[in-house]
Amino acid sequence: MPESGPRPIRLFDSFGMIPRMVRFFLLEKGIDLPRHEVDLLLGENRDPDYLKLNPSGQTPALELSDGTILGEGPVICEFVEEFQPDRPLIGTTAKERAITRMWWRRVELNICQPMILGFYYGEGLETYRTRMRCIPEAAIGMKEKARDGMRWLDGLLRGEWVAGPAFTVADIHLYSFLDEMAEKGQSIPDDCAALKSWLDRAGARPAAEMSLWRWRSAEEAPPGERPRISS
Ligand SMILES: N[C@@H](CCC(=O)N[C@@H](CS)C(=O)NCC(=O)O)C(=O)O
Repeated sequence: MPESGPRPIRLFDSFGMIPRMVRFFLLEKGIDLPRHEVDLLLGENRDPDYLKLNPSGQTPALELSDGTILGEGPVICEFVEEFQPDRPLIGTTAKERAITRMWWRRVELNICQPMILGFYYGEGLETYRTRMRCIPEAAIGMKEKARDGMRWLDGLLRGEWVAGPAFTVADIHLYSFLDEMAEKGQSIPDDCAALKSWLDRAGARPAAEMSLWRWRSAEEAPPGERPRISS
């Protein structure tokens, strides 16, 4: 049962792993929201109108019915879980929530973060060097660190899912990165059999495919017809 208080009314969305995580999370919850597709390639995320809403200049962001804008993917997931606890994805007791958050943080810090930095500093350098401080000499080390994290997790995976018997946001976060980064040259190491079969299990959930980014290019939606952020 959704709790009272401001409700989510619009998702500022784009390609990328964290936006995918939020879409995956919403789909698992059965929540369908209007979306504003932020054109990162055209720099719409650095547009003053967008920065007024979300000073980090990133996606995703969630607009609430009282005008509040929530940035940061994990925070958005936490809000949605509290807003609609049905189909729990962060646990149902204090202990389950703590265990989920522990694994969520571990996969984020040990795998996802170094993976994305390896990409920004490596293959993504030309795109990202004007947007953030890039450290090209760290690219190889970051990718290696992400592989260390995957091997570490592979050795610990016992149950069906990352945080135990229940499918949680820790699985969603990790899947969104591993699925997308495999196409960018950062696959699961061959010796990680448990992690590979986990990826197959997570990928078999309908929301895995449904959460893929389907870009509506500028050609498909000419600028005059594209909705403005304030609309
Ligand atoms: N800390 C943010 C990171 C979100 C993030 O990395 N968003 C990417 C999506 S591709 C983005 O907006 N990149 C564009 C940019 O930073 O210019 C979160 O957890 O939501």
